[in-house]
Amino acid sequence: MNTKINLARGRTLDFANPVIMGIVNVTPDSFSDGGQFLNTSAALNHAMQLLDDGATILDIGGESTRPGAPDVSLEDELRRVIPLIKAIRKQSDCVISIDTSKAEVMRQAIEAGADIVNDVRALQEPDALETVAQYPEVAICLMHMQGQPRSMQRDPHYDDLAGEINDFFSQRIAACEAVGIKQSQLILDPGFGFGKTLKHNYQILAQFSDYAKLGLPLLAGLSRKSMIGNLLNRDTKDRLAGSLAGALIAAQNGAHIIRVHDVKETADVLGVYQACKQGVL
Ligand code: 8Y7
Repeated sequence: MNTKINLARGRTLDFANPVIMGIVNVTPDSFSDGGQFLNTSAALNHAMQLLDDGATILDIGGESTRPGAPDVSLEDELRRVIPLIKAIRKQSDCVISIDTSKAEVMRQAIEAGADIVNDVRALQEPDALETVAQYPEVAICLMHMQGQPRSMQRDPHYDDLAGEINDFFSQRIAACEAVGIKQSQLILDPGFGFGKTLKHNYQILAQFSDYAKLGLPLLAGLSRKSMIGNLLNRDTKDRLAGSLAGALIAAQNGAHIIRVHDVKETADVLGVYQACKQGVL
């Protein structure tokens, strides 16, 4: 596996230890932050706090992919995320990720300073592949989803869960290579909750190393998701302990990037995990 991804301005993303991606939602309908961070200065404060708490990457999202969430126009999405990316970049050299599926949002976000394109639709929307291919120092997270956000949780079915997800990854890697995107820039993510039953989600978590076969870094995003809430019968605000358990298991099973809301607490968990792994205690 390549343990590093090269980014713009000589920066790198190093996966020798798992790193934290802190979630910065800039949506009025986000299911867990519920419109708390809509103006740029509040979102900027939140972003800086996450860096302080131990995030290596900030994931900026202006489109909710929650099942049944309304579509967001290009104009609204740009208005939410571009000023924030510019403001973060003014203050910090941190790694910025843009959570979007729209090619024009990707382009403007990268021009404003984004380092990673995190696309739950794995660059399948029009012009996305071609747009990102123009920026060889941008990293890309290709996430697996069965179906579309509106309907994906209706009746997910797999004959071979890991096999089908890995086949999807292979197809998307090939599509990237066909437009000149190098494998060395790619991150893979099996997509917890995106067209998966509770059982599928826990199968993926338990067998996370199944997704290491393609030799690329892996991202795990399960923070506050229904796989925690439905299992434990907890509201979104009450899913911290379950999310931390999931983060630890993902790290132990080979995840390189852990995408979370609760950065400080996750950093503590990973700190203990790393000390144990390195045998320094
Ligand atoms: C994921 C994600 C969301 C995930 C990656 C939520 C944007 C729903 N989930 N991106 N985005 N992986 N790569 O609960 O699991 O945060 S949105």
